[in-house]
Amino acid sequence: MSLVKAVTAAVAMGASMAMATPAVAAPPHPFVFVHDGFQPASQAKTAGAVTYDKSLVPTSASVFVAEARLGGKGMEKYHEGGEGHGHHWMHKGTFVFISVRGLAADHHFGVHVHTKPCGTKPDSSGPHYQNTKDPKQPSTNPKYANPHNEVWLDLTTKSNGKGWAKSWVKWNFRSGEARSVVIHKHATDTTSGKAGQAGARVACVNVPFK
Ligand SMILES: [Cu+2]
Repeated sequence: MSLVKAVTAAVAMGASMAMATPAVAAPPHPFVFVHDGFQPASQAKTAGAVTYDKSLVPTSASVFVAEARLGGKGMEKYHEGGEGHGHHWMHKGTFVFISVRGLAADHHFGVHVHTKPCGTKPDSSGPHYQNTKDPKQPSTNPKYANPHNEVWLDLTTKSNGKGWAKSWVKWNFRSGEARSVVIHKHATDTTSGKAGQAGARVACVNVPFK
């Protein structure tokens, strides 16, 4: 419970910090926020987010992604004065949150953090980010392709096209190696030989994870 409260506080604090500081604030800054609309894939060079399938992710849709690094520099403020056992949330970890609006209704999307920025082609965003890299690529081994070694943010939209998901992992991204969030057509598979697969890439969001 204290972890959830700490994360909520961290995200709330980050939101106020984002308003008070320029987007290019120098590290260590434990928060990253992206809020974008989806543009046609042909605009990928300048777009924050692109769609490859307008029937599932129309250009009127929008996305919000937040990353909060816990246990790193900049979090000292939370090491005192908290309730309960503070050591729970002093461990190193990363919290990622996504919310979407305007997507196809009542649809389950597979969503993951990928290694490369979005491009004009769906495959531009590269493979999934893995904390421990599978020596065999593409990785479909559940030992590596799982929501503890990767960041999975599968979500199901409501009838109004809104949805959200969150992920908590016990590690931090390697700098510069996690660059996007990809939205896939189907739910993420967990079976051996297909683990991590979620069908076609229907949209992509550039996120400069730290
Ligand atoms: Cu993916």
